[in-house]
Amino acid sequence: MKKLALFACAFTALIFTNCDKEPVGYDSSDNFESNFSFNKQSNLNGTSIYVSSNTSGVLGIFDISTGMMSPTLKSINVPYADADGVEYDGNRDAVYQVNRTDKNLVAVANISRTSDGDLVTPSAIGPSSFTNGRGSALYNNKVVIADDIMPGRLASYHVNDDQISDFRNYNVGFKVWDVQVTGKDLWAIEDLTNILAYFQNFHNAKSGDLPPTAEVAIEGLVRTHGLNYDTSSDTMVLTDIGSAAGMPNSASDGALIIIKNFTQKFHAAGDGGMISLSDQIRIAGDMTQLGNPVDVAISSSKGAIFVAERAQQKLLIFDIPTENCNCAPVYSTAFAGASSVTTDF
Ligand SMILES: [Ca+2]
Ligand SMILES: [Ca+2]
Repeated sequence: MKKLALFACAFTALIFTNCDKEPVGYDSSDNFESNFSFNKQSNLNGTSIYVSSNTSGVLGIFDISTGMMSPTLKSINVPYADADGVEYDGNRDAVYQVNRTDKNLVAVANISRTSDGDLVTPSAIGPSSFTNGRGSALYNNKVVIADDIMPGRLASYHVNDDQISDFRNYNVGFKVWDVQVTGKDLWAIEDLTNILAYFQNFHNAKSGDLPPTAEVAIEGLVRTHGLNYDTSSDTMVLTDIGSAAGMPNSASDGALIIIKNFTQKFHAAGDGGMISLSDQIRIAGDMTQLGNPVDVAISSSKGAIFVAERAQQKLLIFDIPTENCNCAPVYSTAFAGASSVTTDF
């Protein structure tokens, strides 16, 4: 089969310019809303929250099968101290993690079979093709990571549990911290700003310069870092780290911004527009323990938001609120260097 595919590729190459194209079904429609579907992984029915650390060499796996307020922690030791974006692959029971120490993306296979305290060896190590890797997103057997340099880049890799290779590289022109893929589209936050950028039909974009299709400001947000989108409820959640450093406020000036009916609101705002405070639900204040929430995951089925809180070095879990609140997390626990969070549900 492989030979046949290679031959087909070589033959196609005679007609077209390269074999870079992925069989994802190009959609030529310019309709902004045409691609808002999500390629659901088949095995996302777990009960685990995965948390990266950028200081400890520990990958935390919190199991919530005994309840959102009483998770149990499995600490997995990884051979690199500084990690960021983490992704769970339900089709392979593998985790992909941005290894900032060695500047590569790694895979850890059979993650559910690990035990507390295990030292794991990556089952695949990608090429060193980024400088300052931060957030990540898994899509279509690829992982794209934000390379937070100036001007910013995205680096995308073919992934499975025993091989990671270069796919494509993009210049987005702004400092980028985190990314989210929905359907064929990609969302990215512009670090240092309150701007959310949208890239329509990212799946089919060739390597090279990749200007956003639309950039929308989020009113009231100071400096965003993490984002996550819940398809089933059409809800986007963004983090606001406020000031990144300094006393006395940085460790307490964080917030979460929840935008329901996100698709309609984003496209109503349009390129250069703004989503107003009245179209947001904000979690902020002294009860929240939010200082520098650097990454976030939302699950409408669990009714919960999971936060990697870097300034206070914690994993936080919140109920999804229905109105603005200075609300306490339903769960809070120390997690040194908390830098990224994802779930397997
Ligand atoms: Ca993220
Ligand atoms: Ca802060």
